[in-house]
Amino acid sequence: MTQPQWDSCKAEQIYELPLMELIFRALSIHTQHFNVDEIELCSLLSIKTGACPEDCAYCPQSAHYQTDVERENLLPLEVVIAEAKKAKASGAKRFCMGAAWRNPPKKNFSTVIDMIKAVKNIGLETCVTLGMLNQQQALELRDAGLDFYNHNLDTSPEYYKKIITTRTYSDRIKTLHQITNAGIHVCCGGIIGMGETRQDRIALLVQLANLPKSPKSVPINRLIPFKGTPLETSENIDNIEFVRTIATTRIMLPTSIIRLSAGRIAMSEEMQALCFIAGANSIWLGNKLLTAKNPNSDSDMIMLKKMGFKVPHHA
Ligand code: SAM
Ligand code: DTB
Ligand code: SF4
Repeated sequence: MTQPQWDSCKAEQIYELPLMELIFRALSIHTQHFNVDEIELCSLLSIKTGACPEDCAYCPQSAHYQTDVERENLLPLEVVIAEAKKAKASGAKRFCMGAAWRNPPKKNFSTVIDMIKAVKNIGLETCVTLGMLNQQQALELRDAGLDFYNHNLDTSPEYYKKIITTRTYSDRIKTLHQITNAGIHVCCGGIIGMGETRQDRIALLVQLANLPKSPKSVPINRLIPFKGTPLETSENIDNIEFVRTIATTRIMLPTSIIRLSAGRIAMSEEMQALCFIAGANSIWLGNKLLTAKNPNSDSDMIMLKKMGFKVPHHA
């Protein structure tokens, strides 16, 4: 294993630079590795919603909290295929299927495998997020042609204990290793605005940057405070603080795609522009995330064109 490249001291020095210096550095790094007119458009579908046994304090799908989310069994394959076709038509490159599971149950695994194969057939990259995996499951997903697995560290190792008690940080790291060992690309990020300190945000970035292999894709979610969850009354994270987190992510993970993930619905176009300038180069397309609202694709396309991003012609 290679030596960790980042420590919190070095990361903090970057994070706390004068904002313009921070953004200048992030943008310079961005232009070394990416075209600034390119943005990765991904689409998301909840294939199994609610009644999750985990107690993630932010999540409306946890069975531990009384929220407005209605539970749904695993979607039928035809429904998933129809949604994937719509996503492709709207300009998405990747289709991510999320399930509210602690880990994928045996009885549903073959259907998920069929979903991956079908979505790939449509000509989309595939991603799933199904909770914890063992090595055998990771290999089966790889054999089905899975491109990405999303599994987030969510926050710092210290703050994690205040957010989730039903599985540990090291459980998550273990799943990330199984995914990497199987040769599947890792999509791994976190949530900002759960009441964590700046030190926690920095510690999350240090964890992500020091993984044995950098995640190819890093979703940065801004907490959506759901009614009924313990984080319902969380105070909104300051916009500039959020932009600092994005810019530092770009500097610490120079070649990763950074997805401005949950929470765009509450951001102005100007705020989103700042996030792109700071290094974000991907979004979720489509008016729903898993259960939460997202801006609609038409207005996103108008915004992206206005900012000079290349978007698919038919979109
Ligand atoms: N159940 C699987 C798991 O947790 O591994 C997959 C689905 S889970 C909903 C995927 C990710 O969505 C979480 O790790 C978290 O980062 C993000 N997420 C969930 N609820 C959120 C919220 N209220 N605000 C922002 N991000 C959220
Ligand atoms: C990720 O980091 N964010 C997406 C995706 N991975 C699966 C999920 C966001 C969920 C937001 C809350 C909801 O829609 O329920
Ligand atoms: Fe379950 Fe995932 Fe929600 Fe946690 S984040 S409660 S594991 S669906």
